[in-house]
Amino acid sequence: MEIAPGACHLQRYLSIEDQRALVAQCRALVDGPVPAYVPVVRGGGKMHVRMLCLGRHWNGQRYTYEPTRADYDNLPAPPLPETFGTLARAIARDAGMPFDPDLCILNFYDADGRMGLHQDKDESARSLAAGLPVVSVSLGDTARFLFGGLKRREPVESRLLESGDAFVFGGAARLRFHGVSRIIPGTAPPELQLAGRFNLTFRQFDV
Ligand SMILES: O=C(O)CCC(=O)C(=O)O
Repeated sequence: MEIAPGACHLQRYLSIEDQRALVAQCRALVDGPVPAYVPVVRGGGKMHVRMLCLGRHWNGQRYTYEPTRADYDNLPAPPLPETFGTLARAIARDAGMPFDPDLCILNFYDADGRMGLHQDKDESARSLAAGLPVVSVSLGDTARFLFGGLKRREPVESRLLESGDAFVFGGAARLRFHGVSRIIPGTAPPELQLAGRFNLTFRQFDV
């Protein structure tokens, strides 16, 4: 389960019933009153996911967290659902890490979805220094997840994140580069009736 100091891959963490319930919540959120959108990041590049931030909004132009979506439609970020927070706390506990998340970035990847290698470092300096983890939950199609080192040029390991898997990186692994090189279409459990992949990454902005 621990694949490197501070990094745990919890395979098949969620039952299929739990996955179905989460997928239903994710669907309602991304098509809800504050819908998911395709962020345009600093420099003008469009991301290859549909994103919805819960609890706090990540502004892809400024690389900061804000209460409202100033880089898109000025709507307030919807709250983090209590059930989501409970799940993320349980995963972190099982990985042996303290965690009280207040935000989640919910991404939807279609068959062409991907995310370049990056570090998650827009949380507060105190949160990063404490090594409070990023907790990730995967639902739907399998993703080829890239997990690198603390510098971009370091070697990158590739792992398959399948539906129901959790992945946690905190402590010494908190600032490791990571990304998604591809989605493997048609691999979602049929019970989910989902073409594509939802990924939820939970973070705690401050200590
Ligand atoms: O989709 C994933 O598994 C990774 C998502 C990610 O890297 C992020 O939200 O920062």
